[in-house]
Amino acid sequence: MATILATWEEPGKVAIHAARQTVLNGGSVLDSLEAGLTAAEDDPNLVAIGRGSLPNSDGEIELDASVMLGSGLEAGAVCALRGVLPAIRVARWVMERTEHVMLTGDQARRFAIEQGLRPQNLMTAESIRRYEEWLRSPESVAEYAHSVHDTVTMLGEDGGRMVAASSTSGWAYKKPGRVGDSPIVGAGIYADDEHGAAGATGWGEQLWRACASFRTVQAMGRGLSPQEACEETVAYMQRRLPGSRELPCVVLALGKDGSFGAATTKGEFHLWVCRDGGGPQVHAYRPKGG
Ligand code: SD4
Repeated sequence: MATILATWEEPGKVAIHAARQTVLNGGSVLDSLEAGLTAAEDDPNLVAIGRGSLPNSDGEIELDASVMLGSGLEAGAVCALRGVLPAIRVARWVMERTEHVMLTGDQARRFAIEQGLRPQNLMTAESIRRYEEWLRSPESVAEYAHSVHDTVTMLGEDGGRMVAASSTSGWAYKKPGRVGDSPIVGAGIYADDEHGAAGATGWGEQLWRACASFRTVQAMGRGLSPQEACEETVAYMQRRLPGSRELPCVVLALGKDGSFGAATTKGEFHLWVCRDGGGPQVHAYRPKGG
């Protein structure tokens, strides 16, 4: 039976419940992760994913999303996608309906509309209000912008078949066109049925430079447990990328047998876990020695 993981307490709760419902309805792990991320993207109260998220410095929401299957290393992704939801479905369509791995920006949007999605304004009254507040006083809300973690990265496993997926609007007030780790195969997600799956969330530039998800899956390939593999990746980042200690850089991993783990460079991280369609449980992780 299936094991499903979802990141961060509030957005992860939305995602894990929707994913669980899909499992209970007999959906595949891929369908469950798509349902979970779609629910989180649709929730206007989550400010770093989908509708109602905080925009870039031009006041435009740009979405990043990705999905990967461990069975054949198939992958699909979109980045800097504007004005269509759900980004995770567009990423899945890139994987299933094109010969490519990633589509970007306006061309990703054109593809999404061609495939049947409706263009729409993703800003809410609240996201406009917060953006205007930031314009008036960029310094005062910068710290807040970096403390919000509503990116949802999900891992799933069913009988040793691994799936990884992620969706985010990235950092609030980012430079237009900025892309983080979340849509990058190997950085934000990785899945390989030979070893397991891993994902990342937090400071995308650091996680990308460390190829955090690929690194963690390779560590499981050397025989480390998911928890040991996550700790090894975080220790590597703390050593090689000292900046990664300043903001949370989180990795999570799922083994082929449903075992799981996570580690963070900073702060407390919450991971939702749903096993075999049972009630989701939340687990807390803190930096080692912190
Ligand atoms: C990014 N990794 O775009 C994302 C942000 C994130 O919780 O995960 N926030 O850098």
